[in-house]
Amino acid sequence: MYGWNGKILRVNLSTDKVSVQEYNAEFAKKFVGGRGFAIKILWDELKPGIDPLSPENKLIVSVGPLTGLPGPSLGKIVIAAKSPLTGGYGDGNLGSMAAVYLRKAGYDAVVVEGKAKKPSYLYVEDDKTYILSAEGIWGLTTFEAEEKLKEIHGRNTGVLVIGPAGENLVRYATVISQEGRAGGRPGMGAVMGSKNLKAFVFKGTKDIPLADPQEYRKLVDQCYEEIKSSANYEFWIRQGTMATIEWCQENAVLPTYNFKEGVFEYARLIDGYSMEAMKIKRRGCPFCNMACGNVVVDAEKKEAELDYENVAMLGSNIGIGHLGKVSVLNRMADEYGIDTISLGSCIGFIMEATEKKLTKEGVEWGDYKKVKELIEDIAYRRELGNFLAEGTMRMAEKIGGESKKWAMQVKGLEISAYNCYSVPGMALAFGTSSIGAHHKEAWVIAWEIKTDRTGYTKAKVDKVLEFQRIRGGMFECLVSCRLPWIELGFNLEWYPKLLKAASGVTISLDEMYYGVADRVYALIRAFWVREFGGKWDRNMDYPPARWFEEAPTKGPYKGTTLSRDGYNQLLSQYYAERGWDERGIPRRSTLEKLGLSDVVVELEKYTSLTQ
Ligand code: PTT
Ligand code: SF4
Repeated sequence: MYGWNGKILRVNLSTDKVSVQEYNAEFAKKFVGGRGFAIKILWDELKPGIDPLSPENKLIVSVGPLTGLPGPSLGKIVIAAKSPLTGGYGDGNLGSMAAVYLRKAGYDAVVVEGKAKKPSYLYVEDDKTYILSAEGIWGLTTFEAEEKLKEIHGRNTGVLVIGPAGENLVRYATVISQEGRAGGRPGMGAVMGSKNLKAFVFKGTKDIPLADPQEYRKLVDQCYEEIKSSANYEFWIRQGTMATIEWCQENAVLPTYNFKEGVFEYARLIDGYSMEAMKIKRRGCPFCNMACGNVVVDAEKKEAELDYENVAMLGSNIGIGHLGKVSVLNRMADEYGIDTISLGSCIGFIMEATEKKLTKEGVEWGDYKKVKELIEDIAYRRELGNFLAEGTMRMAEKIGGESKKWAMQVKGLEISAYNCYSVPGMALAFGTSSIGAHHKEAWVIAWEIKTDRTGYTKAKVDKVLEFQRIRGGMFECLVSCRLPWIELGFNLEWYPKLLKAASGVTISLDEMYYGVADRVYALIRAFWVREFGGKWDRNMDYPPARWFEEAPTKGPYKGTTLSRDGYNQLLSQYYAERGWDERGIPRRSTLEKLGLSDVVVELEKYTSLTQ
């Protein structure tokens, strides 16, 4: 089979058993790779109701049919499991040589279950797999551990690693690679930690055969050329995602003081232009010719890699208007392996609780010194840090009262850095994102602000669906970076062409969207419903009450809030378009149409399905 290795590596850390599972072309075409493979395996194999931090959870890393091949931004890998933060499906996506070497070792995915008796790491070198002792590596930061593993196994390896936060089961611990690529926001790092698994190290030397090598090379040259000749290329290379700070401030959607405001008085001090003044180099993912990792020297004279989300959540959202200091916090999060979005949200939440005098021990807005201590305490689950390590949903449950209204999360996952009190389409995107409130699937906000900012129109529902199909569906299953398309207008038609030349298989864009992507979304939703059973209802798809009840006091949209009726209407339209019922559960007919009849039988054990 061209395009896919057709092999999944299976590792049981409790029994040390390693095996290889083969799969067929039908599975490959139906689920493509990445997120598609991950949810199919989790749905089929995970016992509902298990503790995500128990040995029974399964951790999956998976790539796609184009991974490992030279080509525009194809060096990404998905990491997925049942999430300890949300209790539902969780995944993340990071750029790493681990993606390339996994594919070159001859596998498309690794499924890890059980729990190692002692701290361990997995080393895969072509056909050989070893579960090795992590003695001397456990306890190290992600940067130190990756360096040590490369000293042991050589520079031509790809490493995915956790830091102290993953080891100590911080619910939003993430996985890091190459000192600045991060993935797995909903606690994928904690799942690794719960298995005593410090790292994956992949080394692969096999060629990836191509169905039509000449055509593939020709297409790739044209793709790189199209990217480089984009009008926005030069600016992108200068600022990357950091330009979003300027844009969010201008449009009053920059999360500020725990999402109370949409503009920050010191935005200019943390924006893309300030970053340019500190920048020393660029880093990127494998095979990318638009590398966007902005490496700066931070306030402690160390290197840190900056992205928009990190700076907004550890800057404006917690009241810190100094980019050198924000960079230190960002680097600490990477070293400890903590998701910056959830981290900034948890810190913002405790700062607001302090302001409202709801906690004995608190932190004031912008208190950089205290925040530094707190991040370390979160990673090691010490004192107040132990409380923050649980995430805002659980923190609000403990604090009680009205605090749930300003715990800025959906389904337990903290909202990424867009304040949506006056952009209902983006609020819907957060509400319906399949892992909790993440912008990765439907970043409709730019289109929405340009067209009709505050309206509740069907066009917004359609845009959310369109983007979810492209971003959450196609890109997450192909496992390719979406930024060439978003930022530089790279034509989506290239992907079926590349796929055909690489694999000989034709999957049209329509089939990707209405077949693969819709199937994957329905299956992810079925996973959530099975986990939550009778507790599942449409409230799970609602953003926090703050956006409906409490208007910002500054900026051009001060005094504006979302309308509950309007949001409800958007949500009902969204469900109808997806073929889901009013509770947000896929209808029997929808599942059958998507080739998921087996899901009907299983799901009916947990809830009644609507025809
Ligand atoms: C992603 C999320 C993002 S999305 C950012 S910045 W962004 C934050 N980055 C973090 C970080 O850094 N360190 C850290 N400790 N925590 C972090 N949490 C946040 O995690 C990243 C790029 C970016 S930069 C984005 S938008 C795009 N994301 C893609 C995606 O999700 N899928 C895809 N097919 N292509 C994408 N391309 C872009 O990749 P999560 P990366 Mg990340 C330091 O995974 O869990 O979804 O969290 O992958 O290699 O770091 O590239 O303004
Ligand atoms: Fe990685 Fe940025 Fe290139 Fe995407 S655009 S592949 S995130 S370096």
